[in-house]
Amino acid sequence: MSGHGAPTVNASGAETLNVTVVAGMWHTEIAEALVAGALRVLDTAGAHTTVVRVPGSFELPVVAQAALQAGADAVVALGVIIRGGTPHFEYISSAATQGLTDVALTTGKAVGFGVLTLDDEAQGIDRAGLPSSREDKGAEAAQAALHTALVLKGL
Ligand code: DLZ
Repeated sequence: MSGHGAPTVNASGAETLNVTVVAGMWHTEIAEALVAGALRVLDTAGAHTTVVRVPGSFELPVVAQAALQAGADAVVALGVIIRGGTPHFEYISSAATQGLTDVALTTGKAVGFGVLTLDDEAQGIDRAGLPSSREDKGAEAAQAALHTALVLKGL
């Protein structure tokens, strides 16, 4: 999947939103860069932001759901999953993706999806919003969460 074609999203009105960033702790350098990218967007937009960390991407859905049930308008879910030599990659990627989809549909609230599924660490560095990166997936997930939350509020 290419990063080309990403939209320009609208975050005007985001000062009214409570947003929880839920971040996995595996592959720390990339994970923390994703958090920094998301916070740059959320802070610039003026959203009220809380950051919570979970051990791994498998734990993202349950904590995202709890944050939304506790009153957050949106969650930005961030994780880094790197392919190893076992089928674990597929199981965790699929559980995180399906789980976060279920959370969005069950709660009817915005979930920005910033879970990187990677062949190796270099791919993550390239997408993490670092000085050498071509893409900033934490920022993109935060923009998507803000835009979607504002759309949902306006319906
Ligand atoms: C166990 C595991 C492995 C092997 N790899 C990753 C990974 O690359 N990225 C990630 O976010 N989490 C990984 N985990 C941890 C699981 O997500 C989960 O935290 C544990 O299985 C405990 O429930």
